[in-house]
Amino acid sequence: MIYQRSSALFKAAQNVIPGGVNSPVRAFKAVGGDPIFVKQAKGAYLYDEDGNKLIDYINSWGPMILGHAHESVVNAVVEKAKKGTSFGMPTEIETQIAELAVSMVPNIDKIRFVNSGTEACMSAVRLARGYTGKDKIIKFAGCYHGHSDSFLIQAGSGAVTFGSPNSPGVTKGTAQDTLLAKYNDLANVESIITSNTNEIACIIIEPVAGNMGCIPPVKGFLEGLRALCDTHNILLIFDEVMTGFRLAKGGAQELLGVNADIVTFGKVIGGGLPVGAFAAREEIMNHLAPLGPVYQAGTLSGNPLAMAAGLAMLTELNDNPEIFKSIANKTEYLHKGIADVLNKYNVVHTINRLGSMISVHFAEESVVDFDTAAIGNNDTFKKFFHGLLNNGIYIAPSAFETWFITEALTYDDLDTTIAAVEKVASTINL
Ligand code: HOZ
Repeated sequence: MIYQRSSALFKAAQNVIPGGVNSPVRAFKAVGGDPIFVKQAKGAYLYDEDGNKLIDYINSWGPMILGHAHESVVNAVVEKAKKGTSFGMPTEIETQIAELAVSMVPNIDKIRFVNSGTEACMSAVRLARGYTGKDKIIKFAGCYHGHSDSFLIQAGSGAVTFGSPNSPGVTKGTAQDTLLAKYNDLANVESIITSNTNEIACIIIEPVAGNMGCIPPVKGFLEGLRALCDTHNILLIFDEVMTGFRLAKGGAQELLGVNADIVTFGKVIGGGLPVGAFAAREEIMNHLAPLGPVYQAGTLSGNPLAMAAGLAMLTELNDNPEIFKSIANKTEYLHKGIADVLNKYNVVHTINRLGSMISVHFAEESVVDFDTAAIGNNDTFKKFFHGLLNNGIYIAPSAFETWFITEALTYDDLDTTIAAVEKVASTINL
């Protein structure tokens, strides 16, 4: 495939935007080469600036559950835009989407809308600290909860891709309030709690990790965290930015049968527009201003265009719950197809999958936490990535990211993808 125009656009972008991108992973540094500039997208496909059509497995890093430019979402945004794009005043649609979200997620009474997953997680932690009167938090190595200071301690996703899981600029004071635990290791969490008695406000976790590839929780892990939190008066925060409204109507909480105290959302809840949200039972949410002392605010929070897109998306998912099973089935089909091909060509690999989230790791061992995710062979991943790209398949340009399956993907698209994997495995020495 030819990427002359994308490369020219990237060159121009680098003069005025650091690294030419507004979010680091997009720069392709982990896989080499220049990033592809997208011109438009529809359904399961991206159309780039060089005229190539690509089957998309990133889907804006998750939210495009129905595929790109879904009619109901686009129409809702267009109609809303005609009536004004931002007021900084309450609008009825905020209550409508809040009512729908609360009805879909079993254990939340109230929800506050913000502009991104980063804001949602940052605010959720502040709320947990304000509610419990304690300062420290536990996060897991390789989990990514956005780029707010407290979370850039052994963060996953772009932070680890660029070798800065602990970012300069985060003060020692902030860092010492973030305690780092090992994903899927309950004994490790317990020992951290024991060494910090009565100091921990919350445990924040991606209930299915999606920022060190896809890593599902092992049996009993989330249940164990729930029990530890109950025993030690710690709030459990599920970061459902990727899993919320994707794994089930009620997200990972519903699918895995474990309830958190505070849940954060992003991307999906805005139908792909810049929206985040955090939610909890009433007693916790009432600690937020203007009812309570925990402050959080924003002019663009509850923005009408974002709310319209989110409401359209959630309505589709609420009215058509068979979508969750359908995308999980497609993911299982893809998993089997790719595994068969990689086994046929003796390519060492591990595939992780839960629901409609999947990732391919070029490692022999089970990938259950950050350490095992980091063992994967990145040279093989680079060849795999570029091989697929040359065959019209776009996966995330980092081994530490997850692939997201959408309802717009057809079984023909999946077969095309599996055939592309076979072409790559048979012609490139992976
Ligand atoms: N690492 C981010 C998702 N896990 C990337 C976001 C982006 O570049 O848009």
